[in-house]
Amino acid sequence: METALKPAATASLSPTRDALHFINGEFTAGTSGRVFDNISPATGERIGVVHEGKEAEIDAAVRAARAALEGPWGYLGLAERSEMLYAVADEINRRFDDFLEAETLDTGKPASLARHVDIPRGAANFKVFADLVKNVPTESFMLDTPDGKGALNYGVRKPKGVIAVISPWNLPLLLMTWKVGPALASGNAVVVKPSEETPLTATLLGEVMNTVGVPKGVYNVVHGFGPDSAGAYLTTHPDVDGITFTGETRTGEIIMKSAAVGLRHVSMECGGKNAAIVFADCDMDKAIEGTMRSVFANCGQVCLGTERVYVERPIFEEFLKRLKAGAEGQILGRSADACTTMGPLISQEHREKVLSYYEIAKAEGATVVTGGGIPDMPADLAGGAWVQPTIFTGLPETARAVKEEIFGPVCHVSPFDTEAEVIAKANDTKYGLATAIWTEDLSRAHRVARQIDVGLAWVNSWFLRDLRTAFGGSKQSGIGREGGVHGLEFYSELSNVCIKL
Ligand code: NAD
Ligand code: 6OD
Repeated sequence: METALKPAATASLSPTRDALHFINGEFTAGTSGRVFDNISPATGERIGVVHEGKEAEIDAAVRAARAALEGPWGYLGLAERSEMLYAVADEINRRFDDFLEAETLDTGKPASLARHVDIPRGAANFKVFADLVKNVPTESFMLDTPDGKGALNYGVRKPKGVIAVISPWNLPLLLMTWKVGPALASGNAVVVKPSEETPLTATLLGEVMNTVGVPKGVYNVVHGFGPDSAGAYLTTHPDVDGITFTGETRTGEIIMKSAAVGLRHVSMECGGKNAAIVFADCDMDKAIEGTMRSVFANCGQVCLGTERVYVERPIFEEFLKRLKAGAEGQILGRSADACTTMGPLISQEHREKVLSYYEIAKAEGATVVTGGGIPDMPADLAGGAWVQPTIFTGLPETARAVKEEIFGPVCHVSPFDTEAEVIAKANDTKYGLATAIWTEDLSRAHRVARQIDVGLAWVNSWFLRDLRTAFGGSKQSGIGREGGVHGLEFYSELSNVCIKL
Protein backbone atom coordinates (compact mmCIF):
# COMPACT_ATOMS: atom_id res chain seq x y z
CA MET A 1 0.00 0.00 0.00
CA GLU A 2 1.35 3.44 -0.90
CA THR A 3 0.78 6.28 1.52
CA ALA A 4 1.96 9.83 1.77
CA LEU A 5 4.27 10.45 4.72
CA LYS A 6 4.94 13.76 6.40
CA PRO A 7 8.67 14.51 6.12
CA ALA A 8 9.06 15.02 9.89
CA ALA A 9 8.09 11.40 10.52
CA THR A 10 11.23 10.15 8.79
CA ALA A 11 13.63 11.72 11.26
CA SER A 12 13.69 8.87 13.75
CA LEU A 13 13.74 6.03 11.25
CA SER A 14 16.60 3.58 11.33
CA PRO A 15 18.35 3.69 7.96
CA THR A 16 18.25 -0.06 7.55
CA ARG A 17 15.01 -1.49 9.02
CA ASP A 18 13.07 1.36 7.41
CA ALA A 19 14.55 1.62 3.98
CA LEU A 20 15.96 5.02 3.12
CA HIS A 21 17.67 5.80 -0.16
CA PHE A 22 21.46 5.91 -0.16
CA ILE A 23 22.58 8.76 -2.38
CA ASN A 24 26.06 10.28 -2.52
CA GLY A 25 27.09 8.45 0.64
CA GLU A 26 24.12 9.69 2.70
CA PHE A 27 20.93 7.98 3.84
CA THR A 28 18.01 10.13 2.83
CA ALA A 29 14.23 10.01 2.66
CA GLY A 30 14.39 12.08 -0.50
CA THR A 31 11.79 14.66 -1.36
CA SER A 32 8.95 12.61 -2.84
CA GLY A 33 7.25 12.35 0.55
CA ARG A 34 6.03 8.88 -0.37
CA VAL A 35 6.52 5.62 1.45
CA PHE A 36 5.12 2.13 1.15
CA ASP A 37 4.99 -0.73 3.60
CA ASN A 38 7.57 -3.49 3.65
CA ILE A 39 5.52 -6.58 4.51
CA SER A 40 6.91 -9.78 6.00
CA PRO A 41 6.11 -12.64 3.61
CA ALA A 42 6.17 -15.03 6.57
CA THR A 43 3.61 -13.28 8.77
CA GLY A 44 1.96 -10.53 6.74
CA GLU A 45 3.07 -8.02 9.37
CA ARG A 46 4.76 -4.74 8.59
CA ILE A 47 8.55 -4.84 8.87
CA GLY A 48 8.94 -1.13 8.25
CA VAL A 49 8.44 1.39 5.52
CA VAL A 50 10.28 1.96 2.29
CA HIS A 51 10.80 5.41 0.84
CA GLU A 52 9.76 5.67 -2.76
CA GLY A 53 12.08 7.47 -5.14
CA LYS A 54 10.78 9.46 -8.07
CA GLU A 55 12.51 11.65 -10.67
CA ALA A 56 14.27 13.87 -8.12
CA GLU A 57 15.85 11.00 -6.19
CA ILE A 58 16.92 9.21 -9.37
CA ASP A 59 18.36 12.39 -10.79
CA ALA A 60 20.29 13.07 -7.59
CA ALA A 61 21.66 9.52 -7.56
CA VAL A 62 22.70 9.61 -11.22
CA ARG A 63 24.37 12.98 -10.71
CA ALA A 64 26.21 11.65 -7.66
CA ALA A 65 27.40 8.64 -9.66
CA ARG A 66 28.60 10.83 -12.52
CA ALA A 67 30.45 13.10 -10.11
CA ALA A 68 32.08 10.08 -8.45
CA LEU A 69 33.52 8.99 -11.79
CA GLU A 70 35.12 12.38 -12.14
CA GLY A 71 36.44 12.38 -8.55
CA PRO A 72 38.89 10.21 -6.58
CA TRP A 73 37.18 6.97 -7.66
CA GLY A 74 37.96 7.75 -11.28
CA TYR A 75 41.68 8.17 -10.51
CA LEU A 76 42.07 5.15 -8.26
CA GLY A 77 44.62 2.60 -9.48
CA LEU A 78 43.42 -0.90 -10.23
CA ALA A 79 45.19 -2.39 -7.22
CA GLU A 80 43.68 0.18 -4.86
CA ARG A 81 40.22 -0.34 -6.33
CA SER A 82 40.57 -4.09 -5.87
CA GLU A 83 41.72 -3.62 -2.27
CA MET A 84 38.64 -1.53 -1.59
CA LEU A 85 36.39 -4.26 -2.96
CA TYR A 86 38.14 -6.90 -0.85
CA ALA A 87 37.40 -4.64 2.11
CA VAL A 88 33.71 -4.50 1.09
CA ALA A 89 33.62 -8.32 1.02
CA ASP A 90 35.33 -8.50 4.42
CA GLU A 91 32.91 -6.00 5.90
CA ILE A 92 29.91 -7.97 4.58
CA ASN A 93 31.37 -11.01 6.31
CA ARG A 94 32.03 -9.04 9.49
CA ARG A 95 28.39 -7.92 9.49
CA PHE A 96 27.19 -11.35 8.37
CA ASP A 97 24.46 -11.54 11.02
CA ASP A 98 23.06 -8.12 10.12
CA PHE A 99 22.81 -9.12 6.47
CA LEU A 100 21.31 -12.46 7.45
CA GLU A 101 18.66 -10.76 9.56
CA ALA A 102 17.83 -8.22 6.86
CA GLU A 103 17.59 -10.84 4.11
CA THR A 104 15.48 -13.27 6.09
CA LEU A 105 13.15 -10.49 7.29
CA ASP A 106 12.54 -9.36 3.72
CA THR A 107 12.14 -12.80 2.17
CA GLY A 108 11.13 -15.15 5.00
CA LYS A 109 13.57 -17.71 3.56
CA PRO A 110 15.20 -20.22 5.92
CA ALA A 111 18.19 -18.70 7.69
CA SER A 112 20.06 -21.92 6.93
CA LEU A 113 19.70 -21.20 3.21
CA ALA A 114 20.65 -17.52 3.40
CA ARG A 115 23.60 -18.40 5.64
CA HIS A 116 25.01 -20.82 3.07
CA VAL A 117 24.03 -19.16 -0.19
CA ASP A 118 22.81 -15.56 -0.17
CA ILE A 119 25.17 -13.83 2.24
CA PRO A 120 28.43 -15.65 1.37
CA ARG A 121 27.74 -14.99 -2.30
CA GLY A 122 27.13 -11.32 -1.47
CA ALA A 123 30.73 -11.16 -0.26
CA ALA A 124 32.16 -13.45 -2.94
CA ASN A 125 30.69 -11.31 -5.72
CA PHE A 126 33.07 -8.52 -4.71
CA LYS A 127 36.13 -10.73 -4.11
CA VAL A 128 35.94 -12.66 -7.35
CA PHE A 129 35.66 -9.61 -9.59
CA ALA A 130 38.28 -7.68 -7.61
CA ASP A 131 40.66 -10.56 -8.39
CA LEU A 132 39.55 -10.96 -11.94
CA VAL A 133 40.02 -7.43 -13.22
CA LYS A 134 43.64 -7.46 -12.07
CA ASN A 135 44.36 -10.41 -14.29
CA VAL A 136 42.58 -9.66 -17.55
CA PRO A 137 44.94 -9.16 -20.48
CA THR A 138 44.05 -7.06 -23.50
CA GLU A 139 45.08 -7.91 -27.03
CA SER A 140 48.00 -6.35 -28.87
CA PHE A 141 49.06 -6.58 -32.52
CA MET A 142 52.02 -5.30 -34.50
CA LEU A 143 50.91 -3.99 -37.89
CA ASP A 144 53.23 -3.81 -40.90
CA THR A 145 53.38 -0.37 -42.52
CA PRO A 146 54.81 0.68 -45.93
CA ASP A 147 57.72 2.54 -44.30
CA GLY A 148 58.76 -0.68 -42.59
CA LYS A 149 58.53 0.84 -39.12
CA GLY A 150 55.19 -0.67 -38.20
CA ALA A 151 52.48 0.26 -35.74
CA LEU A 152 51.59 -1.12 -32.36
CA ASN A 153 47.93 -1.73 -31.54
CA TYR A 154 46.77 -2.46 -28.05
CA GLY A 155 43.46 -2.61 -26.24
CA VAL A 156 42.55 -0.47 -23.26
CA ARG A 157 39.58 -1.22 -21.01
CA LYS A 158 37.78 1.77 -19.55
CA PRO A 159 34.76 1.90 -17.26
CA LYS A 160 31.46 2.25 -19.11
CA GLY A 161 30.28 5.03 -16.78
CA VAL A 162 27.05 5.18 -14.77
CA ILE A 163 25.44 1.75 -14.56
CA ALA A 164 21.80 1.26 -13.58
CA VAL A 165 21.28 -2.01 -11.69
CA ILE A 166 17.68 -3.25 -11.53
CA SER A 167 17.35 -6.33 -9.36
CA PRO A 168 14.64 -8.80 -8.27
CA TRP A 169 13.48 -10.13 -4.92
CA ASN A 170 14.27 -13.83 -4.98
CA LEU A 171 17.99 -13.68 -4.07
CA PRO A 172 18.20 -9.98 -3.29
CA LEU A 173 21.77 -9.51 -2.04
CA LEU A 174 23.23 -12.24 -4.23
CA LEU A 175 21.73 -10.97 -7.47
CA MET A 176 22.30 -7.28 -6.75
CA THR A 177 25.98 -7.75 -5.84
CA TRP A 178 26.40 -10.08 -8.83
CA LYS A 179 26.03 -6.85 -10.84
CA VAL A 180 27.52 -4.29 -8.43
CA GLY A 181 30.69 -6.39 -7.90
CA PRO A 182 31.83 -6.45 -11.55
CA ALA A 183 30.51 -2.93 -12.17
CA LEU A 184 32.68 -1.44 -9.42
CA ALA A 185 35.62 -3.72 -10.16
CA SER A 186 35.55 -2.30 -13.70
CA GLY A 187 35.63 1.24 -12.33
CA ASN A 188 32.00 2.26 -12.88
CA ALA A 189 29.61 3.97 -10.46
CA VAL A 190 26.18 2.44 -9.91
CA VAL A 191 22.62 3.39 -9.12
CA VAL A 192 20.77 0.36 -7.78
CA LYS A 193 16.99 -0.01 -7.81
CA PRO A 194 16.36 -3.08 -5.66
CA SER A 195 13.03 -4.86 -5.79
CA GLU A 196 10.30 -3.07 -3.88
CA GLU A 197 9.72 -6.37 -2.04
CA THR A 198 13.26 -6.64 -0.65
CA PRO A 199 14.85 -3.28 0.10
CA LEU A 200 16.91 -4.04 3.20
CA THR A 201 20.20 -5.62 2.16
CA ALA A 202 20.84 -3.08 -0.62
CA THR A 203 20.34 -0.36 2.00
CA LEU A 204 22.62 -2.06 4.49
CA LEU A 205 25.31 -2.30 1.83
CA GLY A 206 25.40 1.52 1.87
CA GLU A 207 26.68 1.36 5.45
CA VAL A 208 29.36 -1.09 4.35
CA MET A 209 30.47 1.22 1.54
CA ASN A 210 30.84 4.12 3.98
CA THR A 211 32.66 2.00 6.56
CA VAL A 212 35.32 0.87 4.13
CA GLY A 213 35.69 4.32 2.55
CA VAL A 214 34.26 3.76 -0.90
CA PRO A 215 34.02 7.33 -2.24
CA LYS A 216 30.65 9.04 -2.10
CA GLY A 217 28.46 8.50 -5.12
CA VAL A 218 30.09 5.26 -6.29
CA TYR A 219 27.26 3.15 -4.86
CA ASN A 220 23.76 4.64 -4.75
CA VAL A 221 20.42 3.04 -3.95
CA VAL A 222 17.00 4.44 -4.80
CA HIS A 223 13.94 2.48 -3.69
CA GLY A 224 10.63 2.23 -5.43
CA PHE A 225 8.53 0.34 -7.92
CA GLY A 226 8.94 -0.16 -11.67
CA PRO A 227 6.40 1.75 -13.76
CA ASP A 228 6.00 5.45 -12.96
CA SER A 229 8.47 5.05 -10.14
CA ALA A 230 12.20 4.69 -9.45
CA GLY A 231 12.68 1.81 -11.93
CA ALA A 232 11.21 3.61 -14.91
CA TYR A 233 12.89 6.94 -14.03
CA LEU A 234 16.26 5.23 -13.70
CA THR A 235 16.07 3.29 -16.95
CA THR A 236 14.96 6.37 -18.90
CA HIS A 237 17.48 8.74 -17.33
CA PRO A 238 19.58 10.16 -20.18
CA ASP A 239 22.83 10.15 -18.19
CA VAL A 240 22.80 6.40 -17.52
CA ASP A 241 25.33 4.63 -19.75
CA GLY A 242 24.26 1.01 -19.32
CA ILE A 243 21.41 -0.94 -17.74
CA THR A 244 21.87 -4.35 -16.19
CA PHE A 245 18.61 -6.06 -15.32
CA THR A 246 17.50 -9.27 -13.64
CA GLY A 247 13.83 -10.07 -13.60
CA GLU A 248 10.90 -11.12 -15.72
CA THR A 249 11.24 -11.29 -19.48
CA ARG A 250 8.32 -8.92 -20.04
CA THR A 251 9.92 -6.30 -17.75
CA GLY A 252 13.14 -6.77 -19.70
CA GLU A 253 11.25 -5.94 -22.91
CA ILE A 254 10.00 -2.66 -21.41
CA ILE A 255 13.48 -1.75 -20.19
CA MET A 256 15.00 -2.48 -23.60
CA LYS A 257 12.63 0.02 -25.17
CA SER A 258 13.87 2.66 -22.71
CA ALA A 259 17.47 1.67 -23.39
CA ALA A 260 16.97 2.12 -27.13
CA VAL A 261 16.76 5.87 -26.58
CA GLY A 262 20.36 7.03 -26.58
CA LEU A 263 21.56 3.56 -27.70
CA ARG A 264 22.33 2.39 -24.15
CA HIS A 265 23.89 -1.03 -23.68
CA VAL A 266 21.82 -3.63 -21.79
CA SER A 267 22.55 -6.88 -20.00
CA MET A 268 19.45 -8.98 -19.35
CA GLU A 269 19.05 -11.98 -17.05
CA CYS A 270 15.43 -13.03 -17.33
CA GLY A 271 12.99 -15.88 -16.80
CA GLY A 272 13.22 -19.62 -17.40
CA LYS A 273 11.17 -22.79 -17.64
CA ASN A 274 14.05 -25.17 -17.15
CA ALA A 275 14.05 -28.91 -17.68
CA ALA A 276 15.55 -31.51 -15.37
CA ILE A 277 16.35 -34.65 -17.36
CA VAL A 278 16.71 -37.85 -15.37
CA PHE A 279 18.07 -40.87 -17.22
CA ALA A 280 17.51 -44.41 -15.98
CA ASP A 281 21.27 -44.82 -15.53
CA CYS A 282 21.46 -41.96 -13.02
CA ASP A 283 22.55 -42.30 -9.42
CA MET A 284 19.02 -42.16 -8.01
CA ASP A 285 20.00 -40.76 -4.62
CA LYS A 286 21.92 -37.91 -6.22
CA ALA A 287 19.17 -37.24 -8.76
CA ILE A 288 16.49 -37.08 -6.08
CA GLU A 289 18.55 -34.84 -3.81
CA GLY A 290 19.42 -32.51 -6.72
CA THR A 291 15.88 -32.39 -8.09
CA MET A 292 14.48 -31.68 -4.64
CA ARG A 293 16.71 -28.61 -4.56
CA SER A 294 16.09 -27.56 -8.16
CA VAL A 295 12.33 -27.65 -7.59
CA PHE A 296 11.87 -26.60 -3.97
CA ALA A 297 14.90 -24.54 -2.89
CA ASN A 298 14.01 -20.96 -2.00
CA CYS A 299 10.35 -22.04 -2.26
CA GLY A 300 10.90 -22.59 -5.99
CA GLN A 301 11.75 -18.94 -6.54
CA VAL A 302 14.97 -19.47 -8.46
CA CYS A 303 15.24 -18.60 -12.14
CA LEU A 304 17.38 -21.73 -12.61
CA GLY A 305 14.77 -23.98 -10.98
CA THR A 306 13.42 -26.95 -12.88
CA GLU A 307 9.64 -26.72 -13.13
CA ARG A 308 9.71 -29.41 -15.84
CA VAL A 309 11.10 -32.79 -14.81
CA TYR A 310 11.50 -35.51 -17.45
CA VAL A 311 12.23 -39.01 -16.15
CA GLU A 312 13.15 -42.02 -18.28
CA ARG A 313 10.28 -44.48 -18.16
CA PRO A 314 11.95 -47.47 -16.40
CA ILE A 315 12.56 -45.36 -13.27
CA PHE A 316 9.56 -43.02 -13.55
CA GLU A 317 7.40 -44.56 -10.83
CA GLU A 318 10.22 -44.97 -8.32
CA PHE A 319 11.52 -41.44 -8.97
CA LEU A 320 8.05 -39.94 -8.60
CA LYS A 321 7.43 -41.83 -5.38
CA ARG A 322 10.67 -40.57 -3.88
CA LEU A 323 10.17 -36.99 -5.09
CA LYS A 324 6.68 -37.02 -3.58
CA ALA A 325 8.08 -38.24 -0.26
CA GLY A 326 10.67 -35.46 -0.41
CA ALA A 327 8.03 -32.81 -1.11
CA GLU A 328 5.88 -34.07 1.73
CA GLY A 329 8.92 -34.03 4.02
CA GLN A 330 9.51 -30.30 3.50
CA ILE A 331 9.20 -28.38 6.74
CA LEU A 332 7.52 -25.03 6.21
CA GLY A 333 8.19 -22.63 9.02
CA ARG A 334 9.96 -19.73 10.62
CA SER A 335 13.19 -18.61 9.10
CA ALA A 336 15.18 -18.97 12.31
CA ASP A 337 14.03 -22.51 13.13
CA ALA A 338 16.88 -24.88 12.37
CA CYS A 339 14.50 -27.55 11.05
CA THR A 340 12.79 -25.25 8.50
CA THR A 341 13.49 -26.26 4.93
CA MET A 342 11.03 -24.03 3.10
CA GLY A 343 9.87 -20.45 3.59
CA PRO A 344 6.92 -18.61 2.11
CA LEU A 345 6.54 -17.06 -1.32
CA ILE A 346 7.58 -13.43 -1.47
CA SER A 347 4.13 -11.81 -1.29
CA GLN A 348 0.40 -12.39 -1.32
CA GLU A 349 0.37 -11.11 -4.90
CA HIS A 350 2.89 -13.73 -5.95
CA ARG A 351 0.96 -16.39 -4.02
CA GLU A 352 -2.14 -15.50 -6.04
CA LYS A 353 -0.12 -16.06 -9.21
CA VAL A 354 1.28 -19.42 -8.07
CA LEU A 355 -2.10 -20.63 -6.79
CA SER A 356 -3.70 -19.58 -10.07
CA TYR A 357 -1.25 -21.88 -11.87
CA TYR A 358 -2.13 -24.70 -9.47
CA GLU A 359 -5.76 -24.23 -10.56
CA ILE A 360 -4.81 -23.89 -14.23
CA ALA A 361 -2.90 -27.18 -14.04
CA LYS A 362 -5.88 -28.94 -12.46
CA ALA A 363 -8.26 -27.47 -15.04
CA GLU A 364 -5.89 -28.64 -17.77
CA GLY A 365 -6.29 -32.19 -16.45
CA ALA A 366 -3.21 -32.61 -14.26
CA THR A 367 -2.98 -35.37 -11.69
CA VAL A 368 -2.05 -33.80 -8.35
CA VAL A 369 0.65 -36.07 -6.91
CA THR A 370 0.98 -33.91 -3.82
CA GLY A 371 0.16 -30.40 -2.68
CA GLY A 372 -1.79 -28.05 -4.93
CA GLY A 373 -3.05 -25.63 -2.30
CA ILE A 374 -2.42 -23.67 0.86
CA PRO A 375 -0.88 -25.40 3.89
CA ASP A 376 -2.19 -25.12 7.44
CA MET A 377 0.21 -22.89 9.32
CA PRO A 378 0.43 -21.93 12.98
CA ALA A 379 -1.56 -18.83 13.97
CA ASP A 380 1.45 -16.47 13.98
CA LEU A 381 2.27 -17.44 10.38
CA ALA A 382 -1.30 -17.57 9.09
CA GLY A 383 -0.97 -14.15 7.43
CA GLY A 384 2.05 -15.26 5.39
CA ALA A 385 2.28 -16.17 1.70
CA TRP A 386 2.54 -19.92 2.20
CA VAL A 387 1.86 -22.54 -0.47
CA GLN A 388 2.22 -26.29 -0.51
CA PRO A 389 5.13 -27.87 -2.36
CA THR A 390 3.39 -29.35 -5.36
CA ILE A 391 3.94 -32.05 -7.96
CA PHE A 392 1.76 -32.58 -11.03
CA THR A 393 1.81 -35.27 -13.68
CA GLY A 394 -0.25 -36.11 -16.74
CA LEU A 395 -0.23 -32.82 -18.65
CA PRO A 396 0.49 -32.51 -22.35
CA GLU A 397 3.57 -30.51 -23.34
CA THR A 398 1.27 -27.76 -24.63
CA ALA A 399 -0.34 -27.13 -21.22
CA ARG A 400 0.17 -23.65 -19.77
CA ALA A 401 1.48 -25.12 -16.52
CA VAL A 402 4.20 -26.87 -18.55
CA LYS A 403 4.98 -23.90 -20.79
CA GLU A 404 4.84 -20.84 -18.54
CA GLU A 405 7.15 -19.85 -15.69
CA ILE A 406 5.30 -20.22 -12.37
CA PHE A 407 8.20 -19.36 -10.01
CA GLY A 408 6.92 -21.42 -7.11
CA PRO A 409 7.66 -24.77 -5.39
CA VAL A 410 6.09 -26.83 -8.14
CA CYS A 411 7.02 -29.13 -10.99
CA HIS A 412 5.38 -31.23 -13.63
CA VAL A 413 6.94 -34.69 -13.94
CA SER A 414 6.56 -36.71 -17.13
CA PRO A 415 8.10 -39.89 -18.57
CA PHE A 416 10.21 -40.14 -21.73
CA ASP A 417 11.51 -43.05 -23.78
CA THR A 418 14.39 -41.80 -25.92
CA GLU A 419 17.22 -39.32 -25.78
CA ALA A 420 16.03 -37.57 -28.94
CA GLU A 421 12.51 -37.24 -27.53
CA VAL A 422 13.64 -35.65 -24.27
CA ILE A 423 16.04 -33.25 -25.99
CA ALA A 424 13.20 -32.07 -28.25
CA LYS A 425 10.89 -31.63 -25.26
CA ALA A 426 13.47 -29.79 -23.19
CA ASN A 427 14.08 -27.39 -26.08
CA ASP A 428 10.41 -26.80 -26.85
CA THR A 429 10.20 -23.56 -24.88
CA LYS A 430 10.67 -19.86 -25.52
CA TYR A 431 13.18 -19.80 -22.67
CA GLY A 432 16.80 -21.00 -22.61
CA LEU A 433 18.33 -20.50 -19.22
CA ALA A 434 19.46 -23.77 -17.62
CA THR A 435 19.07 -27.53 -17.42
CA ALA A 436 20.06 -30.26 -14.96
CA ILE A 437 20.90 -33.65 -16.48
CA TRP A 438 21.21 -36.75 -14.33
CA THR A 439 23.16 -39.68 -15.82
CA GLU A 440 26.20 -41.79 -14.98
CA ASP A 441 26.99 -42.24 -18.70
CA LEU A 442 29.76 -39.76 -19.47
CA SER A 443 29.32 -39.83 -23.24
CA ARG A 444 25.60 -39.24 -22.91
CA ALA A 445 26.25 -36.39 -20.46
CA HIS A 446 28.41 -34.52 -22.99
CA ARG A 447 26.17 -35.39 -25.94
CA VAL A 448 22.93 -34.25 -24.30
CA ALA A 449 24.32 -31.18 -22.51
CA ARG A 450 25.52 -29.71 -25.80
CA GLN A 451 22.14 -30.16 -27.44
CA ILE A 452 20.01 -28.34 -24.88
CA ASP A 453 19.51 -24.70 -25.93
CA VAL A 454 20.49 -23.07 -22.65
CA GLY A 455 23.17 -20.82 -21.25
CA LEU A 456 23.99 -23.25 -18.46
CA ALA A 457 23.80 -27.07 -18.45
CA TRP A 458 24.52 -28.89 -15.21
CA VAL A 459 25.30 -32.59 -15.16
CA ASN A 460 24.77 -34.40 -11.86
CA SER A 461 24.47 -31.10 -10.01
CA TRP A 462 22.41 -27.96 -9.85
CA PHE A 463 23.29 -24.36 -8.95
CA LEU A 464 26.94 -25.31 -8.59
CA ARG A 465 28.53 -21.99 -9.49
CA ASP A 466 32.03 -21.11 -10.59
CA LEU A 467 31.87 -17.34 -10.82
CA ARG A 468 34.63 -17.25 -13.44
CA THR A 469 32.35 -18.88 -16.00
CA ALA A 470 29.82 -17.33 -18.37
CA PHE A 471 26.33 -16.97 -16.94
CA GLY A 472 23.21 -15.99 -18.86
CA GLY A 473 20.34 -17.20 -20.95
CA SER A 474 19.59 -17.82 -24.58
CA LYS A 475 16.25 -17.18 -26.34
CA GLN A 476 13.93 -15.15 -24.06
CA SER A 477 15.97 -15.90 -20.95
CA GLY A 478 18.34 -13.05 -21.52
CA ILE A 479 20.81 -11.06 -23.53
CA GLY A 480 24.54 -11.22 -22.97
CA ARG A 481 26.70 -13.10 -20.53
CA GLU A 482 27.99 -12.02 -17.17
CA GLY A 483 30.46 -13.85 -14.95
CA GLY A 484 34.23 -13.99 -15.22
CA VAL A 485 35.70 -11.96 -18.05
CA HIS A 486 32.46 -12.23 -20.01
CA GLY A 487 30.78 -9.44 -18.05
CA LEU A 488 33.54 -7.04 -19.05
CA GLU A 489 31.88 -6.85 -22.45
CA PHE A 490 29.06 -5.00 -20.71
CA TYR A 491 30.82 -3.32 -17.78
CA SER A 492 33.69 -1.78 -19.75
CA GLU A 493 34.46 -0.12 -23.04
CA LEU A 494 37.30 -1.69 -24.98
CA SER A 495 39.20 0.90 -27.01
CA ASN A 496 42.11 0.31 -29.34
CA VAL A 497 45.22 2.46 -29.30
CA CYS A 498 47.19 2.42 -32.57
CA ILE A 499 50.71 3.90 -32.34
CA LYS A 500 52.64 4.44 -35.52
CA LEU A 501 56.28 3.71 -34.75
P1 NAD B 1 10.27 -8.19 -12.13
O1 NAD B 1 10.61 -8.13 -13.57
O2 NAD B 1 8.85 -8.00 -11.74
O3 NAD B 1 11.07 -7.07 -11.31
C1 NAD B 1 12.47 -7.00 -11.35
C2 NAD B 1 12.89 -5.57 -11.06
O4 NAD B 1 12.46 -4.75 -12.14
C3 NAD B 1 12.29 -4.99 -9.78
O5 NAD B 1 13.26 -4.20 -9.15
C4 NAD B 1 11.16 -4.14 -10.33
O6 NAD B 1 10.77 -3.07 -9.49
C5 NAD B 1 11.77 -3.62 -11.61
N1 NAD B 1 10.81 -3.16 -12.61
C6 NAD B 1 9.57 -3.64 -12.84
N2 NAD B 1 8.99 -2.96 -13.86
C7 NAD B 1 9.90 -2.04 -14.28
C8 NAD B 1 9.90 -1.02 -15.28
N3 NAD B 1 8.85 -0.82 -16.07
N4 NAD B 1 11.00 -0.25 -15.42
C9 NAD B 1 12.07 -0.44 -14.63
N5 NAD B 1 12.13 -1.37 -13.65
C10 NAD B 1 11.06 -2.17 -13.48
O7 NAD B 1 10.86 -9.56 -11.59
P2 NAD B 1 10.70 -10.17 -10.13
O8 NAD B 1 9.28 -10.59 -9.97
O9 NAD B 1 11.31 -9.25 -9.15
O10 NAD B 1 11.65 -11.48 -10.21
C11 NAD B 1 11.21 -12.72 -10.69
C12 NAD B 1 11.63 -12.90 -12.13
O11 NAD B 1 13.01 -12.69 -12.27
C13 NAD B 1 11.38 -14.30 -12.65
O12 NAD B 1 10.88 -14.22 -13.97
C14 NAD B 1 12.75 -14.93 -12.67
O13 NAD B 1 12.93 -15.97 -13.59
C15 NAD B 1 13.59 -13.75 -13.02
N6 NAD B 1 14.97 -13.95 -12.57
C16 NAD B 1 15.93 -14.21 -13.51
C17 NAD B 1 17.25 -14.45 -13.10
C18 NAD B 1 18.34 -14.77 -14.08
O14 NAD B 1 19.51 -14.77 -13.68
N7 NAD B 1 18.05 -15.07 -15.33
C19 NAD B 1 17.56 -14.39 -11.75
C20 NAD B 1 16.54 -14.12 -10.83
C21 NAD B 1 15.24 -13.90 -11.25
O1 6OD C 1 24.47 -17.49 -9.28
C1 6OD C 1 24.34 -16.45 -9.94
O2 6OD C 1 25.29 -15.71 -10.22
C2 6OD C 1 23.01 -16.10 -10.44
N1 6OD C 1 22.94 -15.01 -11.24
C3 6OD C 1 21.94 -16.85 -10.08
C4 6OD C 1 20.61 -16.59 -10.51
C5 6OD C 1 19.59 -17.19 -9.87
C6 6OD C 1 18.25 -16.93 -10.25
O3 6OD C 1 17.31 -16.91 -9.48
